[in-house]
Amino acid sequence: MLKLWGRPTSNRTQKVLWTLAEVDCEFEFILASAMMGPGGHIAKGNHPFGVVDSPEYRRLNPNGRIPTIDDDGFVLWESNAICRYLAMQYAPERLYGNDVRTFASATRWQDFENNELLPPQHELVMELVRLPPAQRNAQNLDAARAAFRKRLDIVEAQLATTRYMVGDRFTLGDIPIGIRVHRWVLLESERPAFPNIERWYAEIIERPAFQRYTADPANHIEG
Ligand SMILES: N[C@@H](CCC(=O)N[C@@H](CS)C(=O)NCC(=O)O)C(=O)O
Repeated sequence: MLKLWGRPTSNRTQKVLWTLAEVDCEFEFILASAMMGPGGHIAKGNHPFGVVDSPEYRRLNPNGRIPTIDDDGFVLWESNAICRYLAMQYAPERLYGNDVRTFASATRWQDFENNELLPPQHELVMELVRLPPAQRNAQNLDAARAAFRKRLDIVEAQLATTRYMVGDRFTLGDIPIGIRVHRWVLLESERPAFPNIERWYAEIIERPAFQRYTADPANHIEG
């Protein structure tokens, strides 16, 4: 059975969990992290799940980061690479219409999410949830909020022209953007209007695969 090392509160682990649900693949989940444990973030004095610093884990993933998978001896790390593998191996039709150009367009949105949306949202999570209040910084929060919204303008413009991130079908490209938007909705009660993102978000959160591991707010705003 496929093994996944990670933690449900990790947004990168979440990409893999959602993809596993989409491709309907059973797996063994091994909790692993140097940053968080059952009680929350180590910045608040909690014990981490561990595992990631062990020699055994470092042999699988020399970065000591999560997520990592082992699929019948095939080991892979980097969350978006894992999602691409799962899509190609288990559900090419479902996750990109088995079409190279659709695949390329979807992976473009994976890279956009990783390079543009993730860094400011990481700051938002730290400033709003994970750092102890005494360590929070209002300027950092404002800068992260502005940077994140600026990148959302690009998502909004795309969704003004297509139903999903790539054309009129759900693809691999909707998963990481969906996780960013879900976290943002949970984190920020006051949000500027993004009508097309709202329409798309309302649709994707109805997916059973999203509901299975990703919907639960505890996986996004606790810690
Ligand atoms: N580019 C890597 C980054 C991996 C990464 O930084 N993962 C975070 C969790 S989202 C991590 O390992 N944090 C430290 C920990 O929890 O031990 C990927 O996308 O997989």
